[in-house]
Amino acid sequence: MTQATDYLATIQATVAKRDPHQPEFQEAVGNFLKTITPVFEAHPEYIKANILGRITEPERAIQFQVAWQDDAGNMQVNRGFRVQFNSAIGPYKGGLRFHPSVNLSIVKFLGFEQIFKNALTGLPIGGGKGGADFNPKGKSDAEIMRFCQSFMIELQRHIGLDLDVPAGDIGVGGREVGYLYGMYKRLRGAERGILTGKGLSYGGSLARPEATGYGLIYYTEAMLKENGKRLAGKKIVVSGAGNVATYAIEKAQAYGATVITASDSNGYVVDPTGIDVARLRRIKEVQRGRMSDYADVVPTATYYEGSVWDADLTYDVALPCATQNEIDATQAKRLIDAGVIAVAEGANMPSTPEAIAAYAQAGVYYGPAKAANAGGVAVSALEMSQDSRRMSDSFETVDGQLKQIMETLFAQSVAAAAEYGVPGDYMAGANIAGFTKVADAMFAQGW
Ligand code: NDP
Ligand code: 2IT
Repeated sequence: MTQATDYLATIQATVAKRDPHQPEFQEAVGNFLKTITPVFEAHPEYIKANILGRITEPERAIQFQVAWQDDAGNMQVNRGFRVQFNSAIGPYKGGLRFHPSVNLSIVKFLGFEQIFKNALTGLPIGGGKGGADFNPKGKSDAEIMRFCQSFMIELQRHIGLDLDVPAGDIGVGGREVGYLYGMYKRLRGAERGILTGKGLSYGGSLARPEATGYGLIYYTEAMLKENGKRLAGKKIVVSGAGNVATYAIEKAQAYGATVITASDSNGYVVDPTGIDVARLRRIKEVQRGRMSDYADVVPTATYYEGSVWDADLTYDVALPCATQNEIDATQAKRLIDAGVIAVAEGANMPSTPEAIAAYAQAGVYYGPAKAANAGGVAVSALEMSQDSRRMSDSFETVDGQLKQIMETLFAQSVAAAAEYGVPGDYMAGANIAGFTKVADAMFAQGW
């Protein structure tokens, strides 16, 4: 064992010992550590500064009670979180997730990933994440509003324009950000840049709703282009039917690909003619319906229960845009057998470590989440900048900056992989490029 591999093993063991009940957090750290050895071989000074010991322990982790009244008049209690992971290069930045599965392990894995993702955007934002184990499904608008208001009554103590700027994630979209911002304003005044993903009429950015999905497609096109291929003419399977999936489907089809699926946690639709985004949006955003409703109104679509990754389909590109660990080793093998040449992750950590290993073995081009889905947070940082300037940039300006950011971060991942002796490994490249930026900033600022 070299000094570097010894050090990395100690870090993983420390995390396992300290957080034995946080499997998702351990998984995210494990994925990262597997690729980072060459940096520590080249920079032994990072070992003495214990950069990894500091980067794997959140600077601050806040847990709080969220009590709210349901429509029947009963008080309900949920658990809220905000993990402020690393502020080496800027204020903590990252979304809020409302989903019954949310716990400290989930929020920490997301916050850890966010550190490197945010660094990759090239913009001055640190890493954080938050949320609650609240299930928005089946709740009335009034219940969502009361929950968001109660959540913000506590969260407002911990955030700030130059401290921590939350946004959306699963279960938190424009409606929720509006209610959260409304309560913040009543408590602290109109600080527009305190949240991103806001509505256009009160400080939001054009192209933020589209940013993660569009960015994923700009990244995927760059990855295919690097290998002499294009999205045009390709058949694509997308999972999810939320914010990321919707705009990934729209942009992929604009590039001349056919997206044949969309899914939710109950099932998926297959439409060989290509998913109709306008109808999908109407069902999901206006009616707040299910994928089964889509098949009821689109004659070319068929609905199936279960995971889209178990479907018997032939296709070229897989874009998981739902949730963590949605593709396991068996499902990875299935998609490889189905002819997939590229996987790019719109969701955070959608592939298990075994699935990632299977992609590598099969020579599938693999775009890891922290690079491929960085477009959302990148445009969030552009929204913060517009709010500070009290200006609103045009859709074309923001979308153009987004495309540039995605192409640049892909190119930087390629360059970092080559520099550190793992050419073509876009996961290692993203980890190394993101990490070296944060590590340099931490080192320069002392300890
Ligand atoms: P949404 O809430 O808009 O949509 C989530 C979608 O994923 C829904 O279709 C949902 O189905 C499905 N889903 C959620 N949980 C599960 C589950 N446990 N099993 C199966 N399907 C599930 O969220 P987003 O589109 O914003 O987020 C999707 C992914 O993208 C997440 O991993 C998020 O962290 C990531 N991401 C989001 C960004 C953003 O800007 N919004 C930025 C970068 C990454 P159902 O309705 O049945 O729950
Ligand atoms: O995972 C993510 O990058 C997000 N949910 C978006 C975070 C943000 O601050 O826009």
